[in-house]
Amino acid sequence: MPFELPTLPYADTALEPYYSAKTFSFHHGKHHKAYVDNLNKLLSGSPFEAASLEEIILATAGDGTKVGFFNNAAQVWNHTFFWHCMTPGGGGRPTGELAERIDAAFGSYEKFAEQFKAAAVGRFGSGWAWLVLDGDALKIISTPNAETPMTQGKTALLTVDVWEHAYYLDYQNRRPDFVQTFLDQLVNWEFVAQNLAQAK
Ligand code: MN3
Repeated sequence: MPFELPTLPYADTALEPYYSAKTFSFHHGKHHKAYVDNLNKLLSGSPFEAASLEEIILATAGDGTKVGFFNNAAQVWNHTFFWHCMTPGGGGRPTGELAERIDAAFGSYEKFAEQFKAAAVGRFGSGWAWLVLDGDALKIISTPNAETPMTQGKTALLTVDVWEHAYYLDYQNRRPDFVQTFLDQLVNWEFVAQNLAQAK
């Protein structure tokens, strides 16, 4: 079965003014869709026709002869995950056990936010910043291009897309402003807490 472009988990206007419908029309409607379409073209007649997205990602990671499969499959996964990392009325501090885990790992929410922002802003070129579970430890990492934490055996809890296409229409060259707004107004902490609970 070919993969399909998943629908957004909210209306394309739901995150305005922080993330616009115009950005979604390109980022979801064109970029994410292109990764799905490209992957489906590659899959047709390939050994991965019946594989899940995760199986394709793990089977092709680091294989120089399967870069197209990896890049498109990982970008389909990363974008689907990223949409769920945002929610209307989101952002600010997490609560409950997640807040305690973040305090324990980073010292405070402020220190977490500082490190997450540094990872996102400091990623040269295109990529992603992540909060991950690595063994038993919460860590902040960034990955280039389509790279995704599962290939390093880490569980993704939260991500922000820092490819220019993710923010240029709303924030132009101001990546730090986008990342700060993501933290203050958009993060779906309920989704992050679910990811942590399921990883246990
Ligand atoms: Mn993107």
